[in-house]
Amino acid sequence: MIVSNIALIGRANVGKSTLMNTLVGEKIAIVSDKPQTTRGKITGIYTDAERQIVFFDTPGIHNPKNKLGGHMIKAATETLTDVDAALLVVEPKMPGSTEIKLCERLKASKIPTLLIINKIDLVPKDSILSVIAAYSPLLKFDSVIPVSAKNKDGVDIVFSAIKEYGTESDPLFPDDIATTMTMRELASEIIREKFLIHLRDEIPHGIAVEIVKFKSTETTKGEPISEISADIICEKKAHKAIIIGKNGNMLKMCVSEARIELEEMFGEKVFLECFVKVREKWRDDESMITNLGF
Ligand SMILES: Nc1nc2c(ncn2[C@@H]2O[C@H](COP(=O)(O)OP(=O)(O)OP(=O)(O)O)[C@@H](O)[C@H]2O)c(=O)[nH]1
Ligand SMILES: [Mg+2]
Repeated sequence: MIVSNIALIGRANVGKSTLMNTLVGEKIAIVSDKPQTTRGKITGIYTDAERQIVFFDTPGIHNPKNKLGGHMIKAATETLTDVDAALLVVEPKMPGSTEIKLCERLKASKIPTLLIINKIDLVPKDSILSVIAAYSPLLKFDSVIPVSAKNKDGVDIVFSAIKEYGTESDPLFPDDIATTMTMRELASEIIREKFLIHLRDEIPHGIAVEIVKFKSTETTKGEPISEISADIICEKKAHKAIIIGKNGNMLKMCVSEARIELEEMFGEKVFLECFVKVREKWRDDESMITNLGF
C-alpha cells in the first residue's frame, strides 16, 4: 500500500487539530478556542485498503515565553525533518512574520507544501483571492486549498491532494489504530481540554494534567471500568480557587464533561477524580515538563 507521513504546521489557533481530526475521521487531538492548545506532536492515522496516511499535528508556532513554549516550538519544527509533505495551515488573512518564517523554513527543507487556508466560513469568498495572492511569492506551493475544517468543507480536496505523496510499503500501524497515544495520554488530554474550554485569560495556559492512577478493572456487576485519578496542576493559589470554582462547580463541570467523553472514547465506564495542585512556575521547570511528557 501507499504510506504517507504528513505534517500539519502553522501559527497557534488556526485549526490544525480540527483539520487533522476531520482528515482522520475521529477526534484524536483536543481543540479549544485558546491558542497553544496542542503541546506536543500528536499522531493521527488514517487507513483504508489502498493507503495509510500518518498525520502529525503540531503545537502552534508562537513566541515562547517559557521553557514549555520552547519545547512546543521544537516539537513542531522537528516534525518537519521526516515527512513526505507538509500542510501549512493558515487563516484567511495576510501572512504575518510567523507564516513568512515558516515558508522560509519549508523552502529550505524542500518539503512539498500545500497551503491550507482554513476558516473560510468566516470571510467573504472574494477576499480569499487576495490572501492567495499574498502567499504565492513566499513559497512554491504544490496546491492551495481553501477549507473550513469545522464545517468539513473542502477537506475532501485536501484528502485527494495528499494522495500524491508517500511511498509503497507495508503499513506502519495496524488498520484499527487511529493514534499512537495511550489511553493514559488520551485521558490527560481530554481532561485538559475541558479546563481549556471553560477557563479564561492566562489560567488555561498554566494548566497541566498528570494522571496519577489509571486502573482497568471491573465494577461489582462485572462491567469493565477505568478508574482514573488526575492532578490538575496550576501555577498560582488564586488560579486553584478559580479552577475549583464556587461550591466546586467549575471542577465538577470539567470532570463530568471529561468523564462522559472518555466513556464514549473507551467504550466503557470511567470513574474519574481530579485534585487541583499548585506548582509555581512549572512551565519553566525542566523536570516537571519532562515528567508531564512534553
Ligand atoms: N469558524 C471556524 N472555526 C474553526 C475552524 N477550524 C477550527 N476552528 C476553531 O478554531 C479554534 C482553534 O482550533 P484548533 O484546532 O484547536 O487550532 P490549532 O491550530 O490546533 O491550535 P493550537 O493547537 O493552539 O496551535 C477552535 O475554536 C476551533 O473550533 C473553521 O474552519 N472555521
Ligand atoms: Mg492544536
